[in-house]
Amino acid sequence: MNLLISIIIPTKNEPAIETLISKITEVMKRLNVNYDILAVDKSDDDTQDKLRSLGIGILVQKSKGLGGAIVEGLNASKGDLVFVMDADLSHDPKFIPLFIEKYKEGFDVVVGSRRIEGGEVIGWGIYRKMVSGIANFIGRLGSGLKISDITSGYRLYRKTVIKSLDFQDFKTSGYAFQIEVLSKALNNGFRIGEVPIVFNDRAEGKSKLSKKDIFEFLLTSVRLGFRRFLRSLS
Ligand SMILES: Nc1nc2c(ncn2[C@@H]2O[C@H](COP(=O)(O)OP(=O)(O)O)[C@@H](O)[C@H]2O)c(=O)[nH]1
Ligand SMILES: [Mg+2]
Repeated sequence: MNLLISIIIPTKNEPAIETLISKITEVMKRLNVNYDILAVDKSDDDTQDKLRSLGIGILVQKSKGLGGAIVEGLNASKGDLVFVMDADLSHDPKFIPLFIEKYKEGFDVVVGSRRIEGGEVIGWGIYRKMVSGIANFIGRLGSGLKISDITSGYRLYRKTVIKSLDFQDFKTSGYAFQIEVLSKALNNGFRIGEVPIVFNDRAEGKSKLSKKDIFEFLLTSVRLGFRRFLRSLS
C-alpha cells in the first residue's frame, strides 16, 4: 500500500508513552507502510522528554481540551489516512490493521467500538461504565448517529474527511468533540464504519475526563438533537 499513514496521539502526562510508541512501531513495520507519529502534548511532567528521546514529533498544544488537541493534530497531519489514539495503552495498536481493512471496504471514518460483537472494556468500574452507557445513549439519540460507540477516541479518518471539516466552526473543545466530528462527517456525506476493539483501562496515570467534559457532552447531544429537529421541519 503506497499511502502515508499519520498517527496522532494526544498526550497529557502519560507514563506509558514509550511502551505505546514501541508497540506502534512494531505493528507499522510489520505492515510495511509509510507512517509518521505526532504527539499533541499538554503535559507538565517528563512526557515530552520521553517523546523527544524517541525522536517522535511533538506539537505543543496551544488550544484547550482533548478536542483542541485532536484538531491541532488533524490540521498538522500529512497522511492520506490519519489515526487518532489514546496514549495510555487503552487503545492497542494491534487493532490498526482491522481499521485499515474497514477503510478498504469503503469507509471514510472508522471507529474502534467497545460495544459490538468482539469489542470489550476491561477494568472499568460501575461508575465509568454508567457514564459511558448513558453518554452513548443520549449522544446517539441527539446526533442520530447509528454506530454503537460514538465516544470512542480510537479512530481512523480519511484525509478527505479532515479537509471537508471547518474546525473553526466547531462548538466543542473537550471530549464532546468526538461526537461533533462524527456528526459533521455524516452530514458531509461520509461513510462511518466500526471495528471491534478491546479497551483496557489505563494501568498508569490518571483519566482526564472531567465533570465539565461530561456536561459539554450532554449539551452537545441536546444541541445536535435540536438542530436535527429544526432541519426536519424545513
Ligand atoms: N493534549 C491533550 N491530551 C489530552 C487532554 N485530555 C486528555 N488527553 C489525552 O487524551 C487521551 C484520553 O484521555 P484519558 O484521560 O485516557 O481519558 P479516558 O480514557 O476517557 O479516561 C489520553 O492520551 C490523554 O493523555 C488535553 O487536554 N490535551
Ligand atoms: Mg484513557
